[in-house]
Amino acid sequence: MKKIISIVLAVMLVAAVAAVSVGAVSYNPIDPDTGLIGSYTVDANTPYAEEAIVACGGDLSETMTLYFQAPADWANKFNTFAGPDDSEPYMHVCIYWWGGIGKTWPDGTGVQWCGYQAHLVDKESRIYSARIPSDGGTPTVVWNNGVNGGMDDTKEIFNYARQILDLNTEGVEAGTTDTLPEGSSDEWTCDGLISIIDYTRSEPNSLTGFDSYGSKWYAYYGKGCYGNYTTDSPNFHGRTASCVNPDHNHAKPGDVNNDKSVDINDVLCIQRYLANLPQPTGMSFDLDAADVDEDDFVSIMDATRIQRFLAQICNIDGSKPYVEPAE
Ligand SMILES: [Ca+2]
Ligand SMILES: [Ca+2]
Repeated sequence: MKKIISIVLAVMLVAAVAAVSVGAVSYNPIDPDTGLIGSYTVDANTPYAEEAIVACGGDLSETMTLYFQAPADWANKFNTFAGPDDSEPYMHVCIYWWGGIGKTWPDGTGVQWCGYQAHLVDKESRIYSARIPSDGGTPTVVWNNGVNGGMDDTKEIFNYARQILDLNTEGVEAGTTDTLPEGSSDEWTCDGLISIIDYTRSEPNSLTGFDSYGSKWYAYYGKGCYGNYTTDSPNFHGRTASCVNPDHNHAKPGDVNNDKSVDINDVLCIQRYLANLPQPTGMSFDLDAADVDEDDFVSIMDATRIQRFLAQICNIDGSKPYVEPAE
């Protein structure tokens, strides 16, 4: 049943992308704030990266998915508005590239700064995703906050444009300063990786004088979690255990009631949750921490995992042999 739902959703998604892309081709590249032709500040009509690729004749099967964590101070009145489903206003982030599919629209217009919209995938951690062509023609991209500040420093908007330094997505070497996470198999793809700003690396933007920062690749695990090891690495120990996102204070796996200890009370909390019973007074219930085996469902298997861990049969991530956890 689950698989059928996935297929239906996939078909709906493709249909939605196709429907939107027809209208998106003729978006207006003139920025209403700066009046500049050939550049614009993000608004609801700005195409998403996937729409641009499809509209320009590209194939979504030849793309890689990149993630980016936008700093909180990138948000401002120019890029914060409700999403397509009239959700709460949030910061809209864009990705720009000037080579390969999407660099030129079917009407001959070159890609305009600030590029294309990215999808907000985790609001709490301000994580965005976008697909970019993986056909070898798009070696570098630039994440930005969707604000075209223009060149006139007397205009208010001038002060709000932010971007990172050019981001290399091809020929990235594992373990060098360009840093692919350990476990990455192929230096020619950054599929599934996230860029986290590295504030130790900056250069002033030649047009505005504002600092642009470098970034570092990490593996993205979903739900705001990222870390130094891909899920294929033997050093990956599950989404929450391997997460290094400082903005993300998950309870540790198995600590369902978030009291800093994994014990029989955590098993009890899962059992009560599954039986639709209220949690014992004063006990919280952390849904993420309760999904110990990280299959996106809280089930009796998660309670069993904790019991096996407490019996020292396996580690909390299911691996063997059991190793006494470090405090
Ligand atoms: Ca606990
Ligand atoms: Ca589970």
